[in-house]
Amino acid sequence: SRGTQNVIKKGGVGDDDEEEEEASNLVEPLWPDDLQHVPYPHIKLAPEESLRRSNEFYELMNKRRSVRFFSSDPVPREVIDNLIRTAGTAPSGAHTEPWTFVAVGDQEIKKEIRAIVEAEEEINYSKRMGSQWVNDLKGLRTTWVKEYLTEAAWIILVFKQTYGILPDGRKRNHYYHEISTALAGGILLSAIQNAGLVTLTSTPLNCGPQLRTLLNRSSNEKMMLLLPVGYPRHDATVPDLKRKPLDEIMAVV
Ligand code: IYR
Repeated sequence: SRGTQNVIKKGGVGDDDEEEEEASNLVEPLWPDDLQHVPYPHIKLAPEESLRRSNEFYELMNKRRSVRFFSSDPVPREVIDNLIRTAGTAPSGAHTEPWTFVAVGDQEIKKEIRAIVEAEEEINYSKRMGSQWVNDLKGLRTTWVKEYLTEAAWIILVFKQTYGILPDGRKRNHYYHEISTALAGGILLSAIQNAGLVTLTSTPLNCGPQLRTLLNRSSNEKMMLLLPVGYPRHDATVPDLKRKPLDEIMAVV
């Protein structure tokens, strides 16, 4: 029978198209009743300084592009650690931190990932997706061949944990796991850009279960993003796309 805690369904807002397993047993609260609250340290910036910084950060982020041509120049493990630490600062439902980041630097595993992704993408491009999809993507010049998966120094795979598993095997609800992990993904993209590296935000279709098995993840973990991370090839190109101007993405009330 379903416990009262399941009144809140699935991962939260925006998840209504997902069929996902839920924790159904009552488990201990996340925190002791007397969890301490401590002062929030804050240093107030002058408005001009806020303006300067907001502009500088926009300029940095506006240079971010999805790059599909990577060099094999190495990226130190410590950098990858910091990127993932930063992603892990994202807010999450009830601070459940419902994510796992798998950083793959091993060339053989990268080859296996590439084989899985290319086999599925070949089917996607040739039969699974319709002609509208293929036509919409033409300008990006993507194909099912994914050289970047073996060229980039690292591949980071972002998994959401649809529930937590306690040491005794019982399941704990992970509230809003979808949006929480998506937010962590956005922070990860920002951290990659800030570190002077490039990535490609990919969501390989139909590869999740195979990649989960390859990487020994458990069944509560669902792949959300696959990011090659590294340096661009010296002759890398990107499609000449423009971003919507502010007045098309913003309404002020
Ligand atoms: N996933 C495929 C196709 C693809 C789909 C979209 I939507 C894009 O913005 C880019 C590519 C691939 O990676 O080739």
